[in-house]
Amino acid sequence: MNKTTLAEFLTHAELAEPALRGMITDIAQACKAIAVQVNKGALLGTMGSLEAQNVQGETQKQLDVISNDLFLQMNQQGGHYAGMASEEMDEPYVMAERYRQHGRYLLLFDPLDGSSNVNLNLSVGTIFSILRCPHGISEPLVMDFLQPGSAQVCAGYALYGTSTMLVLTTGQGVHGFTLEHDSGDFVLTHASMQIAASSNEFAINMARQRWWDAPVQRYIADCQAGSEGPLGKDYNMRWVASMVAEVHRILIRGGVFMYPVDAKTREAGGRLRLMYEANPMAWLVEQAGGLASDGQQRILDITPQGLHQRVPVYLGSRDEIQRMATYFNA
Ligand code: FBP
Repeated sequence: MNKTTLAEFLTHAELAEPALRGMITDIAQACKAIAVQVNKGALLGTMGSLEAQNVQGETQKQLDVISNDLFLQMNQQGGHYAGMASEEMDEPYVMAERYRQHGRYLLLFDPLDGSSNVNLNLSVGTIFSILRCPHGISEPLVMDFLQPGSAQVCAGYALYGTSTMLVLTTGQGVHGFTLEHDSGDFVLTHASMQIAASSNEFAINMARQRWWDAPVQRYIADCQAGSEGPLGKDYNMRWVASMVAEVHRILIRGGVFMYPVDAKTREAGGRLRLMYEANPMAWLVEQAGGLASDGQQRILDITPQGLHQRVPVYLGSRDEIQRMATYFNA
């Protein structure tokens, strides 16, 4: 097989920002280091939870913190970033002067998405998003990070599953790379990923059904009615409880992923976080021909109000997301 490594791909790619070469290379290294920690599982005795809670009020897993520290350390050394923000930290990370003085970008990330699965040996991942740092800012404040998803210069995730993969976009389509353990290289295995416009597979946490709003109730009921119902086709369901794994499945074989706001999450605004979950995934999905909405508008057009803001998420195959919009507008 004629293989293209990530390094070769980045050398030949037309990147809007030349610095992306170094930033993506550092992110790949950090994800490889996290993959080692995750793959070793119970061997390292790091499968448990900590007493501590993160800003979301979630009990932190040991691996949440280990992954967070690895991602911070390994990405600050390149000197590309003026600031970083993570799901595991209340405030933006204050970087040492020597690392941020020439930083022109901001890195946002979820170091270990789906971490409730980590001690179950199910797929987990790392999600990342890169923004430009506003001009002249060397000590970015929260407000400097609050840019719409449409301002991202790079977005992606690493998936620690049956194989370790890195999937990313810089605005030139979505490309997937598989880690070749012998060489330590990420090799291009999924070039120009495209999401099928039509699909019959949905992913939603059905256990929350009683708290859903009417449009979601109706859409899921119509999917369940199958070929005898108004949609005239049978639907299948999946739920991995790991957004990275759900989005990866959709990039491979289509479908929709939904995490609606419901009666239990209305006050919080939803379950998933805009800045380092919804925005990067929305850009990947759109770059692969799908759609991503919060039920009312395109996720990438949302003006962020907070670093850890939560939003409803509906993303995936174009025809299904457009159909869902008609339920919301009915
Ligand atoms: P974190 O693991 O990063 O907190 O992410 C949230 C998440 O695990 C998503 O990956 C997943 O889609 C969802 O929560 C699962 O929710 P639930 O626990 O309701 O199944």
